[in-house]
Amino acid sequence: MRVLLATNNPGKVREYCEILDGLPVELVTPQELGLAVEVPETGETYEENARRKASAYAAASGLVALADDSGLEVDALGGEPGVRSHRYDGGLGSDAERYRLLLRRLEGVPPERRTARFRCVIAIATPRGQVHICEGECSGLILGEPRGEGGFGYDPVFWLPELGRTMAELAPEEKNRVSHRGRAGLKAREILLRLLAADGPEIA
Ligand code: ITT
Repeated sequence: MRVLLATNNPGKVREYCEILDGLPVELVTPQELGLAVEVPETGETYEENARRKASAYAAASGLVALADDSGLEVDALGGEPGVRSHRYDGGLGSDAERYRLLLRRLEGVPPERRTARFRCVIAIATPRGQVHICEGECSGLILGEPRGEGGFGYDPVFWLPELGRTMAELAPEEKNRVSHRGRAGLKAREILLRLLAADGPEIA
């Protein structure tokens, strides 16, 4: 079975290739299929946006499509940037510009009040219109300065107290073991295995 990774974010593609490694599926990207699908991410929740992305890509490709909508929720900012994490600075800037904006908004907030969590909701859609949902989260603190070169997005400012490192200082397999996406991905593996076992011919 071919599974379309319904994302234009290369960081997510890299992580899913590892998270879904070993499953009897062939992962393909929209780029590899020459597929350009515009999905307005206007939903109020991660789930709504993940459903929209997965369903649109499954319909356009005729393949099972896996999408995630994810974000960073910072308690001292009332849960912002949250579902708008990618568009936090208007959506045109770089990852570094977005986390710098976040750091500016947190200036003066003491370490004990810099609690935050990453959340990831995965939607897996079949071309026939079934959608399966799972999610994962990962808690940490927002540092005052970026550290590390790995990962993507807000990883350099997301501190994991138990590991004593930022998400960007972890090796890819370490990030996938503890991250919101890695945790949701374990459940996504089960969903894909169930789809393969139960609906093989339907979704092939
Ligand atoms: P697609 O919609 O094409 O998948 P996107 O980057 O726009 O790509 P989202 O709408 O889900 O994806 O936005 C999620 C944003 O949240 C992402 O751009 C990062 O800024 C942030 N984010 C999500 N997961 C992250 C992670 O593992 N590490 C750091 N930042 C992350």
